[in-house]
Amino acid sequence: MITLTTTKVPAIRNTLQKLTPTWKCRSLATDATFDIKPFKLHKLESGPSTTVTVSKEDAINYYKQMQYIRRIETAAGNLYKEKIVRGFCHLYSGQEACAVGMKSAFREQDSIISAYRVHGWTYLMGATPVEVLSELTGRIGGIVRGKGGSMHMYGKNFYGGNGIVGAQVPLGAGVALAAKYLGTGGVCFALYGDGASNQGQVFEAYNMAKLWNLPCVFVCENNGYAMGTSSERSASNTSYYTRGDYIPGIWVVILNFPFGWTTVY
Ligand SMILES: Cc1ncc(C[n+]2csc(CCOP(=O)(O)OP(=O)(O)O)c2C)c(N)n1
Ligand SMILES: [Mg+2]
Repeated sequence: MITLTTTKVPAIRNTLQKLTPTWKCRSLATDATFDIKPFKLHKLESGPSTTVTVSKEDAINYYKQMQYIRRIETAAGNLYKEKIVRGFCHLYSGQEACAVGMKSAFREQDSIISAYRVHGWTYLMGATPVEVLSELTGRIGGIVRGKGGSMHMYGKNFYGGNGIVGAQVPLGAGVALAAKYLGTGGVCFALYGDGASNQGQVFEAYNMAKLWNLPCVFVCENNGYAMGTSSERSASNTSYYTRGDYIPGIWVVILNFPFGWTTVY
């Protein structure tokens, strides 16, 4: 259910509603309220509200960011097929909403570390699309001077860009430990895929994070596959939000309308 409200200009809206077709009045909406799919919870009594409101300005901004990421990835894919991008090139097409949604909740002191699908994250964390594409093509104007390529891009509070599946998870716990030690008040978001989630080092990181109460949010982006292997064939428990044992978990469905879906835990 979507409810559009026009809070700031009721008098103008009322006048316009009499004079113009509905769609023109709707363009004056300043925010929209949605009912979203309920979350599933692990070791939590209550979750976030399932009724959310987004302002027109924020909604346009989120949409633009998702479109930028999709266009960067489309350009990257084409350059790869033309053999102008050499080496690895992992795209994030279809998962844009995961990054844009998380980034919208970031504060100045928060940080993020991810695996190898980081072109979009590099852009969100401050690089221009030209810097991302220059990096992919090995140019000096790239975000790390053309030396990192697709998997090794970095930025302020952005720890990459890691090619070894799962390795970024304990590193993320380490970034969180540093934040706690230095008293920055920051939280580290450690992102990994459904395939990485079965690794031993991931569970070791969970244990230490809980033991030391580290400010770390472990985020499993479940796109259903690890290369060609479906999550059903690789995981005995595909409810990834429950796998942190004593760590509370939330199951979130990210709709990337009209592109597809991904589940985030
Ligand atoms: C330690 C290690 N083993 C294997 C690989 C090869 N590899 C690259 S991507 C990948 C699949 C990872 O799947 P998932 O974690 O679900 O991430 P997705 O690609 O779906 O985002 C594998 C096995 C690797 N890079 N590192
Ligand atoms: Mg996967």
